[in-house]
Amino acid sequence: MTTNKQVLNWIEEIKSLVTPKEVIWIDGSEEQLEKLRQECVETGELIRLNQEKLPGCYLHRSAQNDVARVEGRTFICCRDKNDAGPTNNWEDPQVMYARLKELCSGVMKDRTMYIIPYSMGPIGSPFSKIGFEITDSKYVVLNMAIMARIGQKVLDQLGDSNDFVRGLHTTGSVDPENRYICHFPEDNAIWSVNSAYGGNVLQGKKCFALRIASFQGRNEGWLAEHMLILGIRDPKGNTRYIAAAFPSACGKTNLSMLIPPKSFLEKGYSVWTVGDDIAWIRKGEDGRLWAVNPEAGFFGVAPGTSEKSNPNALEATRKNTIFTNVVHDLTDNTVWWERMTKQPPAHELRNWKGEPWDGTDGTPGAHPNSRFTAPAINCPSISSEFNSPNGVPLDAIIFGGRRAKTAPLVYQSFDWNHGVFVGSVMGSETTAAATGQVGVVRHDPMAMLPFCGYHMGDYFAHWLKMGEGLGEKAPKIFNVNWFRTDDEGKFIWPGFGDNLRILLWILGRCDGSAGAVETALGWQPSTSDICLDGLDITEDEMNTLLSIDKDLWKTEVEGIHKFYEKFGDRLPKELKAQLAALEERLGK
Ligand code: OXD
Ligand code: MN
Repeated sequence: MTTNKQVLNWIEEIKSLVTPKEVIWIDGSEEQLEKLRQECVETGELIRLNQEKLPGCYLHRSAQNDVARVEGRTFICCRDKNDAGPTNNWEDPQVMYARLKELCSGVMKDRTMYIIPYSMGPIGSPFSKIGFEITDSKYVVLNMAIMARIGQKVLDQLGDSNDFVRGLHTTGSVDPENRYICHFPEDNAIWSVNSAYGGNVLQGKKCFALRIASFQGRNEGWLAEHMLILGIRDPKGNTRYIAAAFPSACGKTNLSMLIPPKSFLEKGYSVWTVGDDIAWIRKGEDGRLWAVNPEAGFFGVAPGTSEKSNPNALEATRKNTIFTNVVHDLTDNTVWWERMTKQPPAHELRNWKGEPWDGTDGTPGAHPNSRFTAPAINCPSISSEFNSPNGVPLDAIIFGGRRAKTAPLVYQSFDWNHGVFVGSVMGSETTAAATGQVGVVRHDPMAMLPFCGYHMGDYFAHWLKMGEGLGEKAPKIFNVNWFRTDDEGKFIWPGFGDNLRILLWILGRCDGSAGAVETALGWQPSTSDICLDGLDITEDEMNTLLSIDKDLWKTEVEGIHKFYEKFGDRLPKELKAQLAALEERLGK
């Protein structure tokens, strides 16, 4: 399939390590993929679902100890420990290679080794990058075929170039004690061992498109970010684009597929999805920042996705989709998950572990981090620019987290550097997307804490640098929090489609048409600056949503000081100055 010597030499090296029973190149043809699906159905790795209701759809159950990203076992292996920084696990590359080689030695002797050539980004786009994933998992091949552009056309694009990521994955024995997700940014290499969970092993996603790509972006002058990209078309037919970073399972997929409230639809607004998880951002020839979604599919959290919360995502999963760890409805041979409907269907059901389940014993039927892997082109709101090689120009960048009290509904940073500060101090409550405690607040700068492939202090410096020379063309930077709660712990802001009201204020700030008042945090709307037509929310509730509790913020600032201390002298002085200025504005 290729005569590229560097590719072939590397594959020989891996082959002699893992000693596979057989080697198969993935050419990307439907015929080959269909054969693999068939084999998976035969072994039970996939369950073929009702082909009338869910054509091309399958259910997969992972090992029960392998259901989320494992941040504690994810490593950045660069030569100098200081370059990985205080927020990453580090190991010396030689030590890690030796350990991994031992784990991988002969690991495929009874298995087939698949070679997947893939492109992150539209093939041939100046944004795009090529990788290979060698894997012994058909499930990985079939997921990668949805999540990335794969096959012969990628090899043709690569030609004889040496510019590709070398990835090895083995499901191994799924031993959690010997599970490793390792990145070697200086070698363009990724090794995932003893896992088969998407975020750990669909290497194009977090491993390449964020950890390795963030490192490449720093060296080459671009950004790889944990961001959705959406376009908002106004009634005059102009579309403007926003990228937004939220930590995992905080609603990026929902926001990217937002359906406007009725009154806005009637006025002629529409929202278009470019991406739901990752954005690669470069400076264009026109001096603006342009963004591409490097992925080709959605690896979305299933629970909570419903006709009400996200009909576009639900529709995207109605064909050619792989469901992982959701409820199997045996009566219909379809799938279900929590909050898809109020009650589970009164059918014969199996929970994510495959056990009989009827929803009455208090346990969830679907795993809280159960997923759908759906082709982006299935999504009714997919943007006409989704495949555009030049991406889309950004008017605004949004940072946001899940905060019960501290962060107001929305505020605008004073300028780019202040915006970088706002992103760098983001905090959010943890979710089920990674193993560990759920619901504790942690600092998660730019939602990149688990995904930045180098020292985060240097990452902040790179963000500051990206803003240089943009002038008036710089996207404006905002912070949002949809998750503020009242004294009873209930969300005050309705969220979902109504988030458009906030996005329109944001775009209004970008073109100078929306009003704002200056506060200690930045520019904030008054209630009257946000269009609340048709929304059942009181003035008092709006005031609570927009309020800043200075005492809470003073405690927040103490936490930021502690967090910043970690970065030592790699923390850019601009950010220290921003923190001092915030303290000043909050009053001593
Ligand atoms: C994801 C994640 O899967 O962020 O997108 O965990
Ligand atoms: Mn994500």
